[in-house]
Amino acid sequence: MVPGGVPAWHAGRVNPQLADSVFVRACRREPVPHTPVWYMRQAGRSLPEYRRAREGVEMLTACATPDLVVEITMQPVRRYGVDAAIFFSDIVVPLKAIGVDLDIKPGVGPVVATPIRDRAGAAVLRPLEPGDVPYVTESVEALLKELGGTPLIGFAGGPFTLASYLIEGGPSKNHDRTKAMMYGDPELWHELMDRLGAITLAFLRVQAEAGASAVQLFDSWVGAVAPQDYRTYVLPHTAKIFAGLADLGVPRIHFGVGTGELLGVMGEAGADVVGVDWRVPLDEAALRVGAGKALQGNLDPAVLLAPWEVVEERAREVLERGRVAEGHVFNLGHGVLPSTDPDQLARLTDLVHEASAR
Ligand code: 1CP
Repeated sequence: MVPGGVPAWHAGRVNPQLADSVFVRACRREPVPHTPVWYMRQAGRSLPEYRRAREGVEMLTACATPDLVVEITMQPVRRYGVDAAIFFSDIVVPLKAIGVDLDIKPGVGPVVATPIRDRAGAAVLRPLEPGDVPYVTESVEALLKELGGTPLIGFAGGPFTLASYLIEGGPSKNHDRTKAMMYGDPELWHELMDRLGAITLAFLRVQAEAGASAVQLFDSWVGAVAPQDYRTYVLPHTAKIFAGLADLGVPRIHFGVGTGELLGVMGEAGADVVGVDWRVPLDEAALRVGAGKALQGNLDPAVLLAPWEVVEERAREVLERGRVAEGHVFNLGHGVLPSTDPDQLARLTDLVHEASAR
Protein backbone atom coordinates (compact mmCIF):
# COMPACT_ATOMS: atom_id res chain seq x y z
CA MET A 1 0.00 0.00 0.00
CA VAL A 2 1.05 3.58 -0.55
CA PRO A 3 0.04 6.60 1.55
CA GLY A 4 -3.68 7.25 1.37
CA GLY A 5 -4.53 3.57 1.41
CA VAL A 6 -4.42 3.20 -2.37
CA PRO A 7 -2.82 -0.08 -3.51
CA ALA A 8 0.54 0.54 -5.22
CA TRP A 9 -0.55 -1.20 -8.44
CA HIS A 10 -3.13 1.53 -8.99
CA ALA A 11 -0.49 3.58 -10.77
CA GLY A 12 -0.24 0.83 -13.41
CA ARG A 13 -3.95 0.22 -12.86
CA VAL A 14 -4.03 -3.58 -13.21
CA ASN A 15 -3.36 -5.72 -10.14
CA PRO A 16 -0.57 -8.02 -11.41
CA GLN A 17 -1.83 -10.97 -9.35
CA LEU A 18 -5.28 -10.83 -10.88
CA ALA A 19 -4.06 -9.98 -14.39
CA ASP A 20 -2.77 -13.54 -14.42
CA SER A 21 -6.08 -15.10 -13.35
CA VAL A 22 -7.62 -17.74 -15.62
CA PHE A 23 -10.55 -15.42 -16.38
CA VAL A 24 -8.39 -12.43 -17.41
CA ARG A 25 -6.05 -14.67 -19.41
CA ALA A 26 -9.00 -16.09 -21.39
CA CYS A 27 -10.28 -12.55 -22.06
CA ARG A 28 -6.83 -11.73 -23.43
CA ARG A 29 -6.86 -14.90 -25.58
CA GLU A 30 -3.91 -16.36 -23.69
CA PRO A 31 -3.53 -20.10 -22.90
CA VAL A 32 -5.53 -21.23 -19.83
CA PRO A 33 -5.51 -24.45 -17.74
CA HIS A 34 -9.31 -24.65 -18.01
CA THR A 35 -12.17 -22.57 -19.44
CA PRO A 36 -13.17 -19.92 -16.88
CA VAL A 37 -16.85 -19.61 -15.97
CA TRP A 38 -19.09 -17.03 -14.31
CA TYR A 39 -22.80 -16.30 -14.72
CA MET A 40 -24.62 -13.08 -15.52
CA ARG A 41 -27.00 -12.46 -12.59
CA GLN A 42 -25.16 -15.08 -10.54
CA ALA A 43 -26.04 -13.00 -7.48
CA GLY A 44 -29.74 -12.50 -7.03
CA ARG A 45 -33.08 -14.08 -6.64
CA SER A 46 -32.11 -17.67 -7.43
CA LEU A 47 -30.10 -17.75 -4.18
CA PRO A 48 -31.86 -18.18 -0.80
CA GLU A 49 -29.00 -16.36 0.92
CA TYR A 50 -29.59 -13.38 -1.42
CA ARG A 51 -33.28 -13.28 -0.59
CA ARG A 52 -32.40 -13.31 3.11
CA ALA A 53 -29.78 -10.55 2.76
CA ARG A 54 -32.27 -8.36 0.85
CA GLU A 55 -35.20 -8.80 3.25
CA GLY A 56 -36.63 -5.36 3.99
CA VAL A 57 -33.95 -3.54 1.99
CA GLU A 58 -34.83 -1.78 -1.26
CA MET A 59 -32.72 -2.62 -4.28
CA LEU A 60 -31.12 0.82 -4.73
CA THR A 61 -30.47 1.10 -0.98
CA ALA A 62 -28.72 -2.29 -1.13
CA CYS A 63 -26.55 -1.05 -4.03
CA ALA A 64 -25.42 1.95 -1.94
CA THR A 65 -24.61 -0.10 1.20
CA PRO A 66 -21.03 -1.46 0.97
CA ASP A 67 -21.48 -4.24 3.56
CA LEU A 68 -24.44 -5.62 1.58
CA VAL A 69 -22.71 -5.16 -1.78
CA VAL A 70 -19.73 -7.16 -0.52
CA GLU A 71 -21.90 -9.90 1.00
CA ILE A 72 -24.15 -10.30 -2.06
CA THR A 73 -21.23 -10.18 -4.53
CA MET A 74 -19.44 -12.89 -2.50
CA GLN A 75 -22.42 -15.26 -2.19
CA PRO A 76 -22.13 -16.94 -5.62
CA VAL A 77 -18.32 -16.95 -5.42
CA ARG A 78 -18.49 -18.94 -2.17
CA ARG A 79 -21.25 -21.22 -3.36
CA TYR A 80 -20.05 -22.03 -6.88
CA GLY A 81 -16.30 -21.36 -7.01
CA VAL A 82 -16.78 -19.33 -10.20
CA ASP A 83 -13.73 -17.76 -11.86
CA ALA A 84 -14.98 -14.18 -11.52
CA ALA A 85 -17.27 -12.12 -9.31
CA ILE A 86 -19.74 -9.65 -10.79
CA PHE A 87 -20.12 -6.46 -8.77
CA PHE A 88 -23.55 -6.23 -7.14
CA SER A 89 -25.13 -3.03 -8.44
CA ASP A 90 -27.51 -2.12 -11.25
CA ILE A 91 -27.29 -0.33 -14.58
CA VAL A 92 -29.44 2.53 -13.26
CA VAL A 93 -27.21 3.26 -10.23
CA PRO A 94 -25.14 5.98 -12.00
CA LEU A 95 -28.36 7.66 -13.23
CA LYS A 96 -29.77 7.72 -9.73
CA ALA A 97 -26.42 9.09 -8.50
CA ILE A 98 -26.63 12.15 -10.77
CA GLY A 99 -30.15 12.90 -9.59
CA VAL A 100 -32.51 11.13 -12.04
CA ASP A 101 -35.72 10.38 -10.16
CA LEU A 102 -36.04 6.63 -10.61
CA ASP A 103 -36.64 3.50 -8.59
CA ILE A 104 -36.34 -0.25 -9.05
CA LYS A 105 -39.77 -1.74 -8.47
CA PRO A 106 -39.85 -5.37 -7.29
CA GLY A 107 -41.04 -7.67 -10.06
CA VAL A 108 -40.90 -4.84 -12.62
CA GLY A 109 -37.45 -3.29 -12.88
CA PRO A 110 -36.31 0.32 -13.26
CA VAL A 111 -39.11 2.92 -13.36
CA VAL A 112 -38.37 6.58 -14.21
CA ALA A 113 -40.61 9.30 -12.70
CA THR A 114 -40.24 11.77 -15.58
CA PRO A 115 -39.33 10.05 -18.86
CA ILE A 116 -36.91 11.94 -21.12
CA ARG A 117 -38.63 13.00 -24.32
CA ASP A 118 -37.05 16.38 -25.23
CA ARG A 119 -33.92 18.57 -24.99
CA ALA A 120 -34.75 19.91 -21.54
CA GLY A 121 -35.08 16.31 -20.33
CA ALA A 122 -31.74 15.28 -21.82
CA ALA A 123 -30.02 18.31 -20.24
CA VAL A 124 -30.71 16.81 -16.79
CA LEU A 125 -28.07 14.13 -17.52
CA ARG A 126 -24.99 15.87 -16.14
CA PRO A 127 -21.57 14.19 -16.07
CA LEU A 128 -20.89 11.65 -13.30
CA GLU A 129 -18.04 12.42 -10.88
CA PRO A 130 -16.38 9.71 -8.75
CA GLY A 131 -17.64 11.66 -5.70
CA ASP A 132 -21.23 10.88 -6.78
CA VAL A 133 -20.69 7.17 -6.09
CA PRO A 134 -18.37 6.93 -3.04
CA TYR A 135 -20.11 3.68 -2.03
CA VAL A 136 -19.00 2.07 -5.31
CA THR A 137 -15.33 2.84 -4.71
CA GLU A 138 -15.64 1.73 -1.10
CA SER A 139 -17.41 -1.51 -2.03
CA VAL A 140 -14.89 -2.43 -4.74
CA GLU A 141 -11.97 -1.80 -2.38
CA ALA A 142 -13.59 -3.87 0.38
CA LEU A 143 -14.32 -6.65 -2.11
CA LEU A 144 -10.70 -6.88 -3.24
CA LYS A 145 -9.77 -7.92 0.29
CA GLU A 146 -12.55 -10.54 0.46
CA LEU A 147 -12.03 -11.97 -3.01
CA GLY A 148 -8.40 -13.01 -2.67
CA GLY A 149 -7.42 -14.38 -6.07
CA THR A 150 -10.83 -14.11 -7.73
CA PRO A 151 -11.11 -11.20 -10.18
CA LEU A 152 -13.98 -8.73 -9.95
CA ILE A 153 -15.97 -7.61 -13.00
CA GLY A 154 -17.31 -4.06 -12.92
CA PHE A 155 -20.20 -3.18 -15.22
CA ALA A 156 -22.47 -0.52 -16.63
CA GLY A 157 -25.47 -0.35 -18.92
CA GLY A 158 -24.91 0.38 -22.60
CA PRO A 159 -26.20 3.72 -23.87
CA PHE A 160 -29.05 2.24 -25.96
CA THR A 161 -30.35 0.20 -23.02
CA LEU A 162 -30.14 3.16 -20.61
CA ALA A 163 -31.79 5.42 -23.21
CA SER A 164 -34.63 2.93 -23.52
CA TYR A 165 -35.40 2.97 -19.77
CA LEU A 166 -35.16 6.78 -19.67
CA ILE A 167 -37.28 7.43 -22.76
CA GLU A 168 -39.92 4.73 -22.19
CA GLY A 169 -40.04 5.37 -18.45
CA GLY A 170 -39.57 1.69 -17.59
CA PRO A 171 -39.13 -1.78 -19.11
CA SER A 172 -40.35 -1.98 -22.69
CA LYS A 173 -41.02 -4.78 -25.14
CA ASN A 174 -40.58 -2.99 -28.45
CA HIS A 175 -38.71 0.21 -27.45
CA ASP A 176 -41.17 2.18 -29.63
CA ARG A 177 -40.60 5.65 -28.22
CA THR A 178 -36.87 5.06 -28.09
CA LYS A 179 -36.73 4.23 -31.78
CA ALA A 180 -39.15 7.07 -32.55
CA MET A 181 -36.61 9.53 -31.09
CA MET A 182 -33.70 7.76 -32.81
CA TYR A 183 -35.30 7.97 -36.26
CA GLY A 184 -37.32 11.16 -35.76
CA ASP A 185 -34.86 13.47 -34.01
CA PRO A 186 -31.34 12.14 -34.60
CA GLU A 187 -29.79 15.31 -33.19
CA LEU A 188 -31.53 14.92 -29.85
CA TRP A 189 -30.82 11.17 -29.93
CA HIS A 190 -27.08 11.72 -30.36
CA GLU A 191 -27.05 14.36 -27.63
CA LEU A 192 -28.76 11.94 -25.23
CA MET A 193 -26.41 9.11 -26.23
CA ASP A 194 -23.37 11.39 -25.80
CA ARG A 195 -24.42 12.25 -22.28
CA LEU A 196 -25.20 8.61 -21.41
CA GLY A 197 -21.93 7.43 -22.94
CA ALA A 198 -19.96 9.89 -20.79
CA ILE A 199 -21.80 8.75 -17.63
CA THR A 200 -21.22 5.09 -18.49
CA LEU A 201 -17.53 5.65 -19.21
CA ALA A 202 -17.07 7.52 -15.92
CA PHE A 203 -18.92 4.79 -13.99
CA LEU A 204 -16.78 2.02 -15.52
CA ARG A 205 -13.60 4.00 -14.82
CA VAL A 206 -14.55 4.41 -11.15
CA GLN A 207 -14.87 0.63 -10.81
CA ALA A 208 -11.66 -0.18 -12.69
CA GLU A 209 -9.67 2.48 -10.85
CA ALA A 210 -10.90 1.10 -7.53
CA GLY A 211 -9.58 -2.33 -8.59
CA ALA A 212 -12.05 -4.19 -10.80
CA SER A 213 -10.08 -6.57 -13.07
CA ALA A 214 -12.44 -6.35 -16.06
CA VAL A 215 -15.53 -4.42 -17.11
CA GLN A 216 -18.67 -5.47 -18.94
CA LEU A 217 -20.96 -3.18 -20.91
CA PHE A 218 -24.49 -4.63 -20.77
CA ASP A 219 -26.29 -3.20 -23.81
CA SER A 220 -28.99 -5.77 -23.14
CA TRP A 221 -31.73 -4.42 -25.39
CA VAL A 222 -29.66 -3.20 -28.36
CA GLY A 223 -30.68 -6.32 -30.32
CA ALA A 224 -33.83 -4.33 -31.17
CA VAL A 225 -31.97 -2.31 -33.83
CA ALA A 226 -30.89 -3.35 -37.33
CA PRO A 227 -27.15 -3.50 -38.14
CA GLN A 228 -27.17 -0.37 -40.32
CA ASP A 229 -28.95 1.58 -37.58
CA TYR A 230 -26.54 0.23 -34.96
CA ARG A 231 -23.72 1.63 -37.08
CA THR A 232 -25.32 5.08 -37.32
CA TYR A 233 -27.01 5.53 -33.97
CA VAL A 234 -25.13 3.35 -31.45
CA LEU A 235 -21.64 2.37 -32.61
CA PRO A 236 -20.08 5.88 -32.34
CA HIS A 237 -21.12 5.98 -28.68
CA THR A 238 -20.07 2.46 -27.66
CA ALA A 239 -16.78 2.90 -29.54
CA LYS A 240 -16.08 6.06 -27.52
CA ILE A 241 -16.72 4.19 -24.26
CA PHE A 242 -14.33 1.35 -25.12
CA ALA A 243 -11.66 3.77 -26.40
CA GLY A 244 -11.98 5.75 -23.17
CA LEU A 245 -11.14 2.63 -21.16
CA ALA A 246 -8.10 1.56 -23.19
CA ASP A 247 -5.48 3.17 -20.92
CA LEU A 248 -6.73 1.20 -17.90
CA GLY A 249 -5.53 -2.10 -19.34
CA VAL A 250 -8.53 -4.13 -18.10
CA PRO A 251 -10.39 -6.48 -20.49
CA ARG A 252 -13.57 -4.92 -21.86
CA ILE A 253 -16.59 -7.20 -22.45
CA HIS A 254 -19.51 -6.16 -24.66
CA PHE A 255 -22.84 -7.97 -24.30
CA GLY A 256 -26.35 -7.71 -25.70
CA VAL A 257 -29.37 -9.99 -26.16
CA GLY A 258 -30.74 -10.88 -29.60
CA THR A 259 -27.60 -9.49 -31.23
CA GLY A 260 -26.97 -12.32 -33.72
CA GLU A 261 -27.24 -9.92 -36.66
CA LEU A 262 -25.12 -7.30 -34.85
CA LEU A 263 -22.13 -9.45 -33.86
CA GLY A 264 -20.03 -8.19 -36.77
CA VAL A 265 -20.61 -4.51 -36.14
CA MET A 266 -20.34 -5.01 -32.35
CA GLY A 267 -16.94 -6.57 -33.05
CA GLU A 268 -15.89 -3.16 -34.43
CA ALA A 269 -16.76 -1.26 -31.24
CA GLY A 270 -13.44 -1.96 -29.54
CA ALA A 271 -14.16 -4.53 -26.81
CA ASP A 272 -11.75 -7.39 -26.10
CA VAL A 273 -14.53 -9.92 -25.50
CA VAL A 274 -17.94 -10.15 -27.19
CA GLY A 275 -20.76 -11.75 -25.21
CA VAL A 276 -23.08 -13.96 -27.26
CA ASP A 277 -26.66 -14.88 -26.35
CA TRP A 278 -27.94 -18.45 -26.78
CA ARG A 279 -29.30 -17.99 -30.31
CA VAL A 280 -26.01 -18.21 -32.21
CA PRO A 281 -23.62 -21.16 -31.70
CA LEU A 282 -20.18 -19.96 -30.61
CA ASP A 283 -18.35 -21.33 -33.66
CA GLU A 284 -20.69 -19.36 -35.91
CA ALA A 285 -20.40 -16.31 -33.59
CA ALA A 286 -16.60 -16.45 -33.92
CA LEU A 287 -16.96 -16.08 -37.69
CA ARG A 288 -19.41 -13.19 -37.32
CA VAL A 289 -17.38 -11.29 -34.70
CA GLY A 290 -14.10 -11.69 -36.59
CA ALA A 291 -10.49 -12.20 -35.53
CA GLY A 292 -8.83 -10.74 -32.46
CA LYS A 293 -11.68 -11.20 -29.97
CA ALA A 294 -12.50 -13.64 -27.20
CA LEU A 295 -16.11 -14.81 -26.86
CA GLN A 296 -18.28 -15.17 -23.77
CA GLY A 297 -21.34 -17.39 -23.50
CA ASN A 298 -23.71 -18.97 -24.27
CA LEU A 299 -25.80 -21.74 -22.67
CA ASP A 300 -29.53 -20.93 -22.81
CA PRO A 301 -30.42 -20.03 -19.18
CA ALA A 302 -33.65 -22.03 -19.55
CA VAL A 303 -31.63 -25.24 -20.11
CA LEU A 304 -30.84 -25.12 -16.38
CA LEU A 305 -34.52 -25.81 -15.69
CA ALA A 306 -34.21 -29.20 -17.47
CA PRO A 307 -32.82 -32.41 -15.88
CA TRP A 308 -29.04 -32.50 -15.28
CA GLU A 309 -28.37 -34.87 -18.20
CA VAL A 310 -29.70 -32.21 -20.60
CA VAL A 311 -27.63 -29.48 -18.95
CA GLU A 312 -24.51 -31.61 -19.22
CA GLU A 313 -25.03 -32.42 -22.89
CA ARG A 314 -25.74 -28.79 -23.83
CA ALA A 315 -22.84 -27.44 -21.73
CA ARG A 316 -20.41 -29.85 -23.39
CA GLU A 317 -21.61 -28.65 -26.77
CA VAL A 318 -21.01 -25.00 -25.78
CA LEU A 319 -17.48 -25.91 -24.67
CA GLU A 320 -16.84 -27.81 -27.88
CA ARG A 321 -18.03 -24.98 -30.12
CA GLY A 322 -16.20 -22.45 -27.92
CA ARG A 323 -12.88 -24.11 -28.81
CA VAL A 324 -13.14 -22.42 -32.20
CA ALA A 325 -12.92 -18.98 -30.53
CA GLU A 326 -9.51 -17.42 -29.81
CA GLY A 327 -10.50 -17.23 -26.14
CA HIS A 328 -13.63 -18.51 -24.39
CA VAL A 329 -15.27 -17.47 -21.13
CA PHE A 330 -18.16 -19.82 -20.33
CA ASN A 331 -21.39 -18.07 -19.34
CA LEU A 332 -25.10 -18.28 -19.97
CA GLY A 333 -26.64 -16.56 -22.98
CA HIS A 334 -28.35 -14.11 -20.58
CA GLY A 335 -28.90 -13.87 -16.81
CA VAL A 336 -29.67 -16.71 -14.40
CA LEU A 337 -33.46 -17.13 -14.21
CA PRO A 338 -34.84 -16.60 -10.69
CA SER A 339 -36.37 -20.12 -10.63
CA THR A 340 -33.00 -21.81 -11.28
CA ASP A 341 -31.93 -24.45 -8.75
CA PRO A 342 -28.54 -23.27 -7.40
CA ASP A 343 -27.37 -26.91 -7.29
CA GLN A 344 -27.59 -27.05 -11.09
CA LEU A 345 -25.21 -24.06 -11.31
CA ALA A 346 -22.84 -25.66 -8.81
CA ARG A 347 -22.71 -28.84 -10.91
CA LEU A 348 -22.36 -26.85 -14.11
CA THR A 349 -19.38 -24.89 -12.71
CA ASP A 350 -17.62 -28.14 -11.79
CA LEU A 351 -18.44 -29.66 -15.17
CA VAL A 352 -17.01 -26.69 -17.08
CA HIS A 353 -13.81 -26.85 -15.04
CA GLU A 354 -13.40 -30.62 -15.39
CA ALA A 355 -14.46 -31.04 -19.01
CA SER A 356 -12.22 -28.20 -20.23
CA ALA A 357 -9.12 -29.09 -18.18
CA ARG A 358 -6.04 -29.03 -20.40
O1 1CP B 1 -35.36 -7.08 -5.90
C1 1CP B 1 -34.46 -7.56 -6.62
O2 1CP B 1 -33.82 -8.56 -6.28
C2 1CP B 1 -34.21 -6.80 -7.87
C3 1CP B 1 -33.74 -7.64 -9.00
C4 1CP B 1 -32.45 -7.03 -9.54
C5 1CP B 1 -31.14 -7.48 -9.29
C6 1CP B 1 -30.69 -8.63 -8.43
C7 1CP B 1 -32.38 -5.91 -10.38
C8 1CP B 1 -33.52 -5.09 -10.85
N1 1CP B 1 -31.06 -5.66 -10.64
C9 1CP B 1 -30.26 -6.60 -10.00
C10 1CP B 1 -28.78 -6.65 -9.98
C11 1CP B 1 -28.08 -6.54 -11.26
N2 1CP B 1 -28.54 -5.90 -12.36
C12 1CP B 1 -26.77 -7.03 -11.53
C13 1CP B 1 -25.80 -7.66 -10.53
C14 1CP B 1 -26.12 -9.07 -10.18
C15 1CP B 1 -25.43 -10.14 -10.95
O3 1CP B 1 -25.25 -10.07 -12.18
O4 1CP B 1 -25.03 -11.15 -10.31
C16 1CP B 1 -26.50 -6.74 -12.88
C17 1CP B 1 -25.26 -7.09 -13.66
C18 1CP B 1 -27.61 -6.02 -13.38
C19 1CP B 1 -27.67 -5.43 -14.71
C20 1CP B 1 -28.97 -5.05 -15.29
N3 1CP B 1 -30.03 -4.41 -14.73
C21 1CP B 1 -29.26 -5.23 -16.66
C22 1CP B 1 -28.30 -5.81 -17.65
C23 1CP B 1 -28.25 -7.29 -17.52
C24 1CP B 1 -29.45 -8.01 -18.06
O5 1CP B 1 -30.07 -8.74 -17.28
O6 1CP B 1 -29.74 -7.84 -19.26
C25 1CP B 1 -30.54 -4.73 -16.91
C26 1CP B 1 -31.30 -4.69 -18.21
C27 1CP B 1 -31.02 -4.20 -15.67
C28 1CP B 1 -32.31 -3.53 -15.43
C29 1CP B 1 -33.05 -4.25 -14.38
N4 1CP B 1 -32.78 -4.10 -13.05
C30 1CP B 1 -33.59 -4.94 -12.32
C31 1CP B 1 -34.41 -5.65 -13.24
C32 1CP B 1 -35.44 -6.66 -12.87
C33 1CP B 1 -34.05 -5.23 -14.52
C34 1CP B 1 -34.62 -5.72 -15.84
C35 1CP B 1 -35.95 -5.14 -16.10
C36 1CP B 1 -36.42 -5.34 -17.54
O7 1CP B 1 -36.74 -6.50 -17.89
O8 1CP B 1 -36.41 -4.36 -18.30
